[in-house]
Amino acid sequence: MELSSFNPNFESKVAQGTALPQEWLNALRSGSKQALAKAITLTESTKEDDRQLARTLVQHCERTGSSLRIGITGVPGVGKSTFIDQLGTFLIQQKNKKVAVLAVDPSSGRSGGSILGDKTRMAQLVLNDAAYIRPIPSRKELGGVASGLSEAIVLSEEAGFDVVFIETVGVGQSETDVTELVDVIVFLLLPNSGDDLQGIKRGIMEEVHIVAVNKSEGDQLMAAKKTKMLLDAVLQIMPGPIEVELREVLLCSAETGQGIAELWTAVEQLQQRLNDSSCLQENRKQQKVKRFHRLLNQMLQDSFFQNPTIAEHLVQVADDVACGKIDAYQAALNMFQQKK
Ligand SMILES: Nc1nc2c(ncn2[C@@H]2O[C@H](COP(=O)(O)OP(=O)(O)OP(=O)(O)O)[C@@H](O)[C@H]2O)c(=O)[nH]1
Ligand SMILES: [Mg+2]
Repeated sequence: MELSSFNPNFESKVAQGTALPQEWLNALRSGSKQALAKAITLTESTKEDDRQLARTLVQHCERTGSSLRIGITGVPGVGKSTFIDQLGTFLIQQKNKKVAVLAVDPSSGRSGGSILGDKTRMAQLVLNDAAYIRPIPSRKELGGVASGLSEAIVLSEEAGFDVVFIETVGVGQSETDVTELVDVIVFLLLPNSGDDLQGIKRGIMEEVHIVAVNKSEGDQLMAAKKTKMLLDAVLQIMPGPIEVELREVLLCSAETGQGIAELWTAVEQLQQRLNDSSCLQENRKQQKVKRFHRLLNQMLQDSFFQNPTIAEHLVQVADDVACGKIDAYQAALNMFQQKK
């Protein structure tokens, strides 16, 4: 699996900001990881010119949708990064795949931090030519983490990565956003989580395709088996995504690699079913429509709050609402109509 090297001519053009979109696309299509890294950086730039170029690239990508997009979720410390490291390495070595990992980075704004953490947890992949690992900031602006991820997925596909993993932070909005970007969601649990199954968010379970108890090795194995039994029962009454039949709970150990090949078999079987029933394509269509609505919402909000008249009066009106001078509904309506 040869990966092209970064063309020095292109590199200097990128540095000077003179590389043309076609040159960017050629570099991506040659499989250059450096070009991919720089293209993703463009999507994160605060400069409008960079973002415009990034959007042009994304719009002209020709391999969009060519990868299997897999979300890995679960509480902090359950072993998501270690699991991706094992499964990714298995896919490269046994299935001749190229693997991209986009890790949602909750420490955006801070440098270092979990970026380093994730890379050290993916010690095998980080050294592998056929893998690319990239933290994606969980930003609030620019359409949130979903926008950044969605562009990074498309660019990774253009660079020839045929499996894209998305590691979530396991909590909050970014987890929900991720469900709108991936084809398959794998949910990892700890061996002793049987007792607090109540605590597992119903919302996310309804989106999950494959459930696995990680760290199922050594003296944890008994607890893992018990959790599996409980989960098997729970999942019978908790509906999953419409296209999935009964979800079986798998046992694995990201550390020893046990159960990883079996888990991939389950993913392949699922992928086959999703393809045969056109669910995969249908799901992606719906995801695009959701994204369109979300972006439109965001743009409407931004244009409203950036309006100078609104900005000028907002604090005063909020004060008036607080001390009962005006009712909240009427105040909102007044402001809204003033905008128009
Ligand atoms: N015993 C055992 N330890 C594991 C296994 N998988 C991961 N670990 C360990 O669990 C700890 C957390 O693993 P990570 O892969 O960083 O977990 P994570 O879910 O990515 O964590 P966050 O990114 O912080 O949410 C590390 O010390 C791993 O070495 C496993 O299968 N068995
Ligand atoms: Mg991690």
